[in-house]
Amino acid sequence: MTTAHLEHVLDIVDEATLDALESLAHQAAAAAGELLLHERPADNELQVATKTTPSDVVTEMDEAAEAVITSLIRTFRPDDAIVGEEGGTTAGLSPVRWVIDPLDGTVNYLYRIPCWAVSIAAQVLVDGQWQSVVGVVHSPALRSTWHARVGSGAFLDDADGRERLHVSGQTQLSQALLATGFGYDAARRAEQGRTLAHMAPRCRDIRRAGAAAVDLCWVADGRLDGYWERGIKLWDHAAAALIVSEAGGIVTDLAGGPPGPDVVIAANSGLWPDLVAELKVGDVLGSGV
Ligand code: LIP
Repeated sequence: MTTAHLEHVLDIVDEATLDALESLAHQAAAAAGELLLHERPADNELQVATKTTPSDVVTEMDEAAEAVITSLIRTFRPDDAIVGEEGGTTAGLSPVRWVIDPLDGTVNYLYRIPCWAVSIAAQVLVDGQWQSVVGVVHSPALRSTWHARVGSGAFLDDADGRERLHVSGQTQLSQALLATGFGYDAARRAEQGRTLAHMAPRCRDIRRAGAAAVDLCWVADGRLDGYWERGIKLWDHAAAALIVSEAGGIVTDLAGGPPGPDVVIAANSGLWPDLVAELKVGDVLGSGV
């Protein structure tokens, strides 16, 4: 981010407000994480419903976690807008909106696979575009919290303490460890499988962890060299995309614009051109990134 752009952001939301947003994001993510980790009912009692397809699940814990987060936001910042995966959008009167995925990686959570996270972003409207200024991705089962504040870098808090994050320096696609994910719709997954078949022989290897926010944070901390996924939602990437950019990476769509519902691509700037070029070929072959 340029200094001029950061100054423009700070004209809208000053450092003291950023302090408050950062503190609330961490507090809300920690509270939701505690609930998800320690108050989950037994498998035979866990209430599970479906959304867009029979495999697109939402549990009572997704909804309970979002309730904890929104309650804290409404207590401390009642005028802010809220966009939540489970609760929809609530308009606000302030220049701040919160984008919440209370449980990213719901299927992993359901199957007791630890790769899931609470994702919370605070955004402000800059030149007509909502921009994340604070992002927290908290994964209690992975004992990791990735976080960033605009202009102040990205960090990982874990058992080893706090580490400043930098994306990997891998610029060769053939040596790049990539990650992706698949949608809940079978026809979409067939298309994504064709793109995967195109990409697999052209990179080092591919991981599919099942939580976009964690995939993106692994790009930020260098565990992955790149990531792409089609069809993820704003709440999946709003926090983690800031963490990637504050770690020196870029997060875009296929044309190099802001990430969106078509596709989200994350990498260091040296790898990004070849990754995008190959995805474009793969997309044509696979008819769906
Ligand atoms: C998930 C994403 C993941 C994607 C899954 C699902 P959810 O979000 O984080 O990257 O591959 O299909 O969309 O549904 O667990 O919040």
